[in-house]
Amino acid sequence: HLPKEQIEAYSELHPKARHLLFSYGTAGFRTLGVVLDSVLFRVGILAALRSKKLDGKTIGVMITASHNPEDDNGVKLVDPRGEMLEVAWEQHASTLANAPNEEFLDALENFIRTTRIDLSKPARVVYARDTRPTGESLVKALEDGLKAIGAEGRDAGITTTPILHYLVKAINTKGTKEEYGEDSEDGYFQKMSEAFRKLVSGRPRIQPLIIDCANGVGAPIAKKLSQYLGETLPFALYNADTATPGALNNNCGADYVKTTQRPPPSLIGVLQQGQRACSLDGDADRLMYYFIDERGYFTLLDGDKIATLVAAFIVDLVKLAGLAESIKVGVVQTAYANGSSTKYLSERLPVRCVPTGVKHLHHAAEQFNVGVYFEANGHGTVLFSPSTLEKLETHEPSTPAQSTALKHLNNLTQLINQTVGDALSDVLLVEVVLAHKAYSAIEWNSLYSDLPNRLVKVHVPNRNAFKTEDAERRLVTPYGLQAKIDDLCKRYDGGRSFVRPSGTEDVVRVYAEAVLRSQADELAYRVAGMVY
Ligand code: 16G
Ligand code: ZN
Repeated sequence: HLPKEQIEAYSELHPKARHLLFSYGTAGFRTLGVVLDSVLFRVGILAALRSKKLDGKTIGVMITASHNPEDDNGVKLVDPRGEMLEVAWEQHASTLANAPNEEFLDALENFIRTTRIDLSKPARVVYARDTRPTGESLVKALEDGLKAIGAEGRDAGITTTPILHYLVKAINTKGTKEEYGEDSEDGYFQKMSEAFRKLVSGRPRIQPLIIDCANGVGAPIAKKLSQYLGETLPFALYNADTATPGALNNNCGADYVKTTQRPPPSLIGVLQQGQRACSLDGDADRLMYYFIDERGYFTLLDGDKIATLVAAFIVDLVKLAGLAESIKVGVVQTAYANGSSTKYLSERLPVRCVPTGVKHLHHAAEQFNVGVYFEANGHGTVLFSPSTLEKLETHEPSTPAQSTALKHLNNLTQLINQTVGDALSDVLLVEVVLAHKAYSAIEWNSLYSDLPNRLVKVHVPNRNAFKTEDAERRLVTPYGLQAKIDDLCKRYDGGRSFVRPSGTEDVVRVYAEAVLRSQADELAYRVAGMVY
């Protein structure tokens, strides 16, 4: 059954260092790229087993550390429908990654037995990496894992995280009635650009969009997408240098822009007043828009602003199509959503708050007919339930106006990458809405005004002492702390603050917002002081 000798021989080429402890968290395994070799080898085997467990369906493996510094790297598994790995397997992944070398085979056999994996099933894995220098050797380690267990591997090369998710879904739905698209990068570009052309046809010419590519994989992929879009949406690409060591995510990218609330220095002098621009992150699954306002202030249009714009547009289309009774649109946010966005949205449609992390948002969004989800940090997408897709395809419109709205909705289902947040697909989505509404960045921004906010990280002796409830909006422990935070918040106009342990760093994060900038800052620092 299990090719033990073969696995042992390969495993010796990828020994685990004794002192290292790995953990499959919200972002998969993520740490310094140079220490991940054994992890990638073992992930290759794990992905193959996941495929066998799911009857030979193709599993995805993405090698990236997203917005982290260039020296970091990481790896995530993608389930057959293009979704995040099932939660129960996160623990299995950690256990296998941490088994000492001499116990690895035993751990593997034990896992196969308890998880009841039928080894006679085929195993298929598709994998990709971003532009990080450590990626190349990590791919080799992964491939050794696949060879060791005899799995069929498909190398998708250097591409974005959302394209890998797309490929997984496209491969697994091929030839079925839910066929998602052609299973190639070309198929992805075709599908999206065609839908985009249809959605903006007959509208005024769109002004070029400045895109900060974070010096990452978004650069070559945006370049390719641009060829498919031609004149319908011209891109001006910046920070598109994937060759200079150390440039990735350095002073650029969506995370830089969101956390510093500043434009990338390389765009200063480029950005004209009122001109819209955006930043991708290192693997192109997050998106931030921004512009310089009439007073010269930098203004962010973050995930909340995108969610608002998109949700309102879809609600309108559903109404226009005469489907308001049967298609319910909802929005999913996290505690980080700006209070003003939640207020604006809640007055118009159902809004749910869930804990941080894409899997929570995605899952909650699936409960709606159309679920719009975005994290404030710019990760998000829109999900159309299977029954909604069918309704949209088969509904008979009774007026020309209904027919047009219905056509737009059907094109949106093709434009949007429904597997995961996709910065480039989201760019097209935003541009479609702006074109339909004839909004500039300024008009988009004026839908509501963000409350000033501040995010601080606090290094604490033990972040596990911080337990939360109510979608991370309240602390359960340390005892008594939440009451103090509540008291403090009451003293600030529009004051809101919460504390949660980070899932990706050894810190506790403190968020605060208030009506005045100075008050938001003060509240954040005072809560941070209580946490420490
Ligand atoms: C991970 C999550 C992201 C979340 C972030 C929060 C996924 C794929 N990514 O990057 O959604 O915003 O963690 O990090 O789930 P934190 O726990 O350190 O604040
Ligand atoms: Zn990312």
